[in-house]
Amino acid sequence: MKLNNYIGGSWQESEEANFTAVMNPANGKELAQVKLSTKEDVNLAVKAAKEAQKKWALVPAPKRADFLYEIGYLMKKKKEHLAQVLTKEMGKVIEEARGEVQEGIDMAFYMAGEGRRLFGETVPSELQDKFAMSVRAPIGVVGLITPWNFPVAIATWKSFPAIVAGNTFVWKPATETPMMAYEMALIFEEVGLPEGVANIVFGSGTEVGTAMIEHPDVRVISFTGSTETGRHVAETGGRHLKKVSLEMGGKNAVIVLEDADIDLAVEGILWSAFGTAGQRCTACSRVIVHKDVKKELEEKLLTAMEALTIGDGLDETVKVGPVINQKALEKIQRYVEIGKSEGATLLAGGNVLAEGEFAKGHYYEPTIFTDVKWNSRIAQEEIFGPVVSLIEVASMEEAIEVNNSVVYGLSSSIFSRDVNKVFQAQRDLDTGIVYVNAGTTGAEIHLPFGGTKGTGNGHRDSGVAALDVFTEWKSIYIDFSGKLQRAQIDVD
Ligand code: UN1
Repeated sequence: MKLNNYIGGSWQESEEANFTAVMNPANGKELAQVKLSTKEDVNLAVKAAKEAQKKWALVPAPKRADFLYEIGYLMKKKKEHLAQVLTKEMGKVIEEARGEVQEGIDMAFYMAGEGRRLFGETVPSELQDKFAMSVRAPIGVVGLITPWNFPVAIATWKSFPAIVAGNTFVWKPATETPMMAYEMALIFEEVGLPEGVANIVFGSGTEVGTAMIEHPDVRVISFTGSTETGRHVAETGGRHLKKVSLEMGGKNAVIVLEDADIDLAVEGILWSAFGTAGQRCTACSRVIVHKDVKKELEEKLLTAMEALTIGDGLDETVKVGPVINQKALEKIQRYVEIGKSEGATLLAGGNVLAEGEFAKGHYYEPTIFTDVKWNSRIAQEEIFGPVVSLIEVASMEEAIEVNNSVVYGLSSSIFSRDVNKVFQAQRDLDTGIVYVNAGTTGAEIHLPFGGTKGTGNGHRDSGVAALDVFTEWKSIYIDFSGKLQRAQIDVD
């Protein structure tokens, strides 16, 4: 199977182009070949998107939303198929893949509802016989750059608000997960989304991503990925005065206080640390535990970990799938070595799994370090794998300080039964998302998704907040007095 670009409502033919293999991380089998596009392909896509946008912006928003309803229904119908493709291509276990597709369906219906809202403001004018209001105006062609760890959900967080607001888009999915983008293109085609509203260009960040950011007709770039790449996107976008929305790394912590329900905390930690093999921006990679319950927590975590079955995510009984590729595996192993050399105690795991059924895939054992110093590298840097560091503290205040000590600020969680402490913590935790008595993952699409400090640059995905990325505010004054009225001057 050869995946070609989807531009202006048709599939490009490009036999002589460069293609690269898409592999199943669970068994190393080739799933497809994907095109490595060039700047010329991006130019074609932007041209198609620009032409389509003029008409699309004039389609009433509730009608634009009708397409999103259709997309949502079709995704629902194809849910199992999409989940199967997702697991094969990305590796997450099938239950989680179904959850991710559901997140996309939710986003479709939620944003479709926005087609009948897109609220602006009407305010009184300071002058007589004058009307004042603000409306959300579409921006034009927007560029979407999405990661491999949530190949459908994150794409819907960006593309659905973009189109309901009257923009058209050019989407570069991650080279590791182009099949989900291909599946979405089929859905766009089947519901009859007008040509050029959705365009997909496969290829590398260096070639395709850069061409999108530098293209004068792409007015917004919405990016999710690594902090290193995000910095480059912001720098390049900044030079071109683009609106750039960035969603980057995390070093999320679960705080366990002395009065917590420890069994519940154990469940929350395992789910958010080892689900998706730790490859979520929101994954728990630190546990900040009160000294009085540290021993109990360690023991219970160790026991509970025994039930974590590792393997191919298509097997319904498997809880932890593979990591995305060999490079990821090597990075995780490097960090485990760093942890050991920093003097942390390896409580469980710490190995690549390469024997027998694991030989052809990329598997890493769920790993826990304890007695980790808050400022050591494994407690500060994003690993993006199934590795978690336990850090001991003596009070909630210290826990919050440790939580806030990292450069990132995406998600945090606190387990406690003390309502006063919970309210104090939700105020003082410097992250874009805070959970109480739940792990660090599980954001719902109708609230803003994003983080503080090194995680982002002040924008948010999903929720109504996403509309701020994909619209310009336009303030409109209508004077029906029939005479010149000067604001701030003719007011007495
Ligand atoms: C991500 O990790 O990049 O909150 C997205 C969650 C999911 C989305 C994660 N709903 O974990």
